[in-house]
Amino acid sequence: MLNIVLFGPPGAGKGTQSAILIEKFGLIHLSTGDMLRAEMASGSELGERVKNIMAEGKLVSDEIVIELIRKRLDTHKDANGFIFDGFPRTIAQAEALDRLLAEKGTAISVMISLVVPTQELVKRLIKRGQESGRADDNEETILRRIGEYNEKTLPVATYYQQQGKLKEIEGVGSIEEIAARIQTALQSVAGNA
Ligand code: B4P
Repeated sequence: MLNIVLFGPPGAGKGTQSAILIEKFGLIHLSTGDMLRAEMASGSELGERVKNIMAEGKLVSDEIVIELIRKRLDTHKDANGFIFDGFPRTIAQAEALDRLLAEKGTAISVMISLVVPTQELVKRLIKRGQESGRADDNEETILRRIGEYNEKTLPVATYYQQQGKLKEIEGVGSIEEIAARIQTALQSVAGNA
């Protein structure tokens, strides 16, 4: 199986690049951000619980997102592999993911980390906010999300680096250029037949 963690700060292009990778490798896309937004849109009790946390740009609790991922892994038992987009975002989530995959006899193959300067992130997300009206894409919340990333999420890269799985990719350029850089990095990954 090819199991990819697509990593990077808010606005780094994770969702954008996931869409390209899914098509190329036939992987299942698991985006915790998309799952949480779907819960909010459906008006579920879980959606109500996370609404204000997300609008403030804070991380949702580990228990909630780990449970969402566990359910999806069980649903897709015959998958060729997975792209984890926006997950794991804390060390506790990374450890839980390792355990869940080990129970299935598999593991993370590689972490692709998109590196983008803060100024560029803010610019992209403000633009998306104007176009999509996403509640957390306003300047104040964007800066909070980047702060949460630096404090709680960045250590996750070190976690995978210690396992020899981290590949850093320059995330500035055209979407196609970045996709090509990712594909070059994936060529050296075991399981990428
Ligand atoms: P996410 O949905 O994961 O949102 P994100 O970090 O903003 O990244 P996204 O994937 O949307 O942006 P992308 O880089 O693709 O998380 C939202 C919230 O959900 C979090 O703040 C948190 O509250 C909660 N949450 C989610 N997962 C969680 C977890 N595991 N634990 C706890 N809480 C969790 O794209 C950004 C923009 O850039 C797009 O408009 C795109 O078109 C543009 N773009 C992409 N590539 C570009 C390029 N090369 N050049 C120019 N623009 C580009």
